[in-house]
Amino acid sequence: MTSATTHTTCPYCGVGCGVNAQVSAEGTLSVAGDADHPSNRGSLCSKGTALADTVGLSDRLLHPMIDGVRADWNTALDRVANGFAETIARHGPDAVAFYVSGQLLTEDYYIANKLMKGYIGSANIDTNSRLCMSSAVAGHKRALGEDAVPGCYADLETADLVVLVGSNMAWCHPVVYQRIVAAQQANPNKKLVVIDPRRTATADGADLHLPVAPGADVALFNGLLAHLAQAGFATELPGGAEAIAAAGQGGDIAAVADAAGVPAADLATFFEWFAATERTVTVFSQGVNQSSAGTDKVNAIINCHLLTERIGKPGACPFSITGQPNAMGGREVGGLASTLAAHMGFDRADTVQRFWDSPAIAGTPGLKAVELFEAIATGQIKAVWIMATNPLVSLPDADSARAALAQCPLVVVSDVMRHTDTADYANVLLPAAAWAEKSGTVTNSERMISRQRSFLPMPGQARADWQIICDVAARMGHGNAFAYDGPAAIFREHAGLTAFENTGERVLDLGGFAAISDADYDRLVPTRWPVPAREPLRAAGAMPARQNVDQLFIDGVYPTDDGRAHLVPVTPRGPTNDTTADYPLALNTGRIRDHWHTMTRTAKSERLAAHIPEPFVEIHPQDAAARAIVDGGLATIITAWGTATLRVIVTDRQRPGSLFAPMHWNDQFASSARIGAAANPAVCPISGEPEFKHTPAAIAPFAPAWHGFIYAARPLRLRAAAGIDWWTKVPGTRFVRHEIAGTATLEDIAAAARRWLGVAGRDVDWLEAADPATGTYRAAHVDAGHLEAAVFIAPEPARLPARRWLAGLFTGQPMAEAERAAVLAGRPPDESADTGPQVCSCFGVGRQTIRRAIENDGLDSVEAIGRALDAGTNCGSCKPEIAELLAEKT
Ligand SMILES: Nc1nc2c(c(=O)[nH]1)N[C@H]1C(S)=C(S)[C@@H](COP(=O)(O)OP(=O)(O)OC[C@H]3O[C@@H](n4cnc5c(=O)[nH]c(N)nc54)[C@H](O)[C@@H]3O)O[C@H]1N2
Ligand SMILES: Nc1nc2c(c(=O)[nH]1)N[C@H]1C(S)=C(S)[C@@H](COP(=O)(O)OP(=O)(O)OC[C@H]3O[C@@H](n4cnc5c(=O)[nH]c(N)nc54)[C@H](O)[C@@H]3O)O[C@H]1N2
Ligand code: SF4
Ligand SMILES: [Mo]
Repeated sequence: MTSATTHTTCPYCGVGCGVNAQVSAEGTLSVAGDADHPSNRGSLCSKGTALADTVGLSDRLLHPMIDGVRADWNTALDRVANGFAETIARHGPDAVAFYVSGQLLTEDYYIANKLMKGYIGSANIDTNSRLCMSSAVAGHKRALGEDAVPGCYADLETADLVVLVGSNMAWCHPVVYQRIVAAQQANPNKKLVVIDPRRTATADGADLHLPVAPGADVALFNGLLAHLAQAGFATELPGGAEAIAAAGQGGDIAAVADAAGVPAADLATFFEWFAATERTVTVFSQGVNQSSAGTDKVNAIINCHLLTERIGKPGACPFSITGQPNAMGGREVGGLASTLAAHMGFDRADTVQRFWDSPAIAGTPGLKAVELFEAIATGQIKAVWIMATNPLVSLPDADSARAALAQCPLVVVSDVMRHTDTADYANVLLPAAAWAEKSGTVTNSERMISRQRSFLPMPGQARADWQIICDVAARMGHGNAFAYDGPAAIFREHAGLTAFENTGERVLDLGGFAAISDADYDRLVPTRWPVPAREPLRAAGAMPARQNVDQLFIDGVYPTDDGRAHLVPVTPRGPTNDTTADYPLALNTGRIRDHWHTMTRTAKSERLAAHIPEPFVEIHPQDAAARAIVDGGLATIITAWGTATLRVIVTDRQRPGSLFAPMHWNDQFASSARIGAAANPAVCPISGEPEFKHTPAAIAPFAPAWHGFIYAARPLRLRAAAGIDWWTKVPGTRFVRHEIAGTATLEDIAAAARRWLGVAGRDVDWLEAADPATGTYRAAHVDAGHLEAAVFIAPEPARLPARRWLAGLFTGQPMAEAERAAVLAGRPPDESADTGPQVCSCFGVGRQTIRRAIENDGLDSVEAIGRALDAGTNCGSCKPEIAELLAEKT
């Protein structure tokens, strides 16, 4: 028996997929895509599909903690409220700060912003969206007057040309990517261009890939602007003539190609396609935003759309795709230190204060994320409350941020997990309700407001984020202004503020929701803003969004002073911190398909962790050869800010001179993989967004005496284990795999192995084989015939046994004699038992299985592999990789 279906929203990326959740009588959760949600129409990607794996309570934070000791709510809330109040009394409101997140719900976010800006009276509230979307926000404001994304996902389907700039959409926004792929199948003339220094899974599926030199996007799009002007496009818009003049001469494709680092013929093709295609959408993401020239990159792109009048029309617009589930909602309430509230700046302080009837109002912008942590380091900020973000992993120069928190008098962290790199530095740790337990709204990349609805009870003493903030506000003397009986009441107030004294000059207008009843809020169907009061509310169930809000700016009127859109003259410039002789490589960082940020949730899923199990660095063969760095080995990245030691992938998908490392791994999962510690803290001077895609770096081989791995029933505390110099944990349901490397001798290993496996001094069934001649060591702990734990050591990674075969032996059932012998020999009895690293996480299909099917069964298409092995037939996120395996053969 299952409960009624709850219609909610995926807590990961900005696609904002609708999710149907059902809990069985036994408490088992199942999730499926919501076919009625207009953004995903029933699809989910690998991460959404695996949501049920991630709601378990292991390592959840279930009660408040003060200085590492369990506390009750009253004591914890008093400590926070008194700590903030005393700091404000002694040092003024700007001595405190909130650092919040695009993963808060709109209601949480609204309350945090209201407390800081209206009641504490400081604008020192910034969000991790500073690291993510702030360049897009600043670029939108310069060009359009307001931070509003003009189009919607349907425009990506209608467009005849989709240009993805600095976006690995196949991995980071998979459901929108699949919508584009499906539209392309229906419209063979539709073209997809990918502009990214790396050949990503997204680039594999493109009609044209331009491997732009890191940071050279302004040069490329200025070249396009000049080319378009020469081709006869003209504009009367303000800034038009200046922008074209700044772009220089477009005729010289060779010069632009040289500056952008791409083949001239390919660049010419792109320019021709762009010039000729009326229905063009240019999507941009972190390869654009996360740059010391981020805002200029955004405007270089928007300029091309304004010159060609490709905005405010179906199938034609610049499109900033957002990262987090509620990056947009956060921008709407004003969670950035550089805006006030509801898309109003500090020039509207009177309006906002009148609406709140608040005792104070922030009059000037507050500190932006990177500055905010610098201000903590200098002691200017003495109390900080971090909510739903893990800055000691995700900030650039993260070790400096860690040092700052270590000496900050009051660090409050609201999180769902007991242990994160940041939570470990909290004086007060507050247990927040997690996705399955929370209620509120989120806004996705296409301005679609959707409900997140709870379907599990709050565990332990967890509370909703908005509730925690209101509890603190009440203790600071603001009880009346923070007395809400639920998220609906907060949403009404937020909607009211967007409409307050808004006679049409602000596009963000949710006035139609300002009086929404609790019942209508409960039933709210996904709705794209604006929702002005003068438009009647759509009845529940009436899904298609109103045509007039699919595209903003249809009438050509913009919320700028002169009512017109502006082109912004921009000129290319190099990164703030460029490569040098000591740091000759450009380190790029970003995401992988199956992990979400700092892994606090996705690492709970064995199938997600299996896709790319270890932290890695990608390097071009030339750069690797020059440094004796080998594929499958380890290497240490060294920058002016920090280091990380990672598994090496040598690949020509990387440009010579560039490195790529994922942002996900941190001190909970690896000994030295927190790449944020090595990342460049330079920021865009306009937006304050850090340059995560370009850190000058050196790299050297890390050559341990041996490599190995340990399978154990529980995570091991390898920090303490002598002789292991490098480790990373790969979570599993029945076991945890620990990849290790070290310098201890074989004798030392033999002496330590029982301790590593947690059976020192115990009389257990212990299989052991040490071979000094080959430098290999194998040992296993067997209990009542079944495999409990095992360790394998070899001088080279390639000589270690297949991981998935061994993982398959942890069944809890006694092993057959042949299996015991195989464990000791370190070789599967039958080679086909090795399925290889996981490609399809929905059906658990490995790379070797797919390769063998291609070889032996003559399968020649993604569809044929799907029919034979199921791989790729559920969420489809792995289709690009299956295509890549097929391409290996040709
Ligand atoms: N699987 C997964 N999906 C996610 C997330 C996740 O953690 N995991 N996070 C979500 C969030 S918050 C965000 S912000 C989005 C981010 O989504 P994306 O922006 O698509 O992801 P990234 O991997 O950060 O970076 C995109 C690409 O920018 C390229 N790039 C680097 N430098 C340059 C450059 O100078 N010019 C150009 N044109 N490209 C460059 C990189 O090589 C990279 O492939 O993903 C969201 N979706
Ligand atoms: N090197 C490098 N660094 C980057 C980037 C990059 O490309 N490269 N990208 C940047 C970008 S775009 C982003 S968006 C950031 C993301 O970076 P973060 O925001 O730091 O990463 P998350 O792991 O998403 O952190 C969310 C935290 O909130 C907790 N949490 C989850 N749900 C809730 C909830 O409902 N309430 C509360 N209170 N807590 C909750 C989680 O357990 C987790 O600790 O990283 C940035 N950092
Ligand atoms: S694309 Fe995937 S991660 Fe993004 S919202 Fe949809 S299911 Fe969630
Ligand atoms: Mo992001």
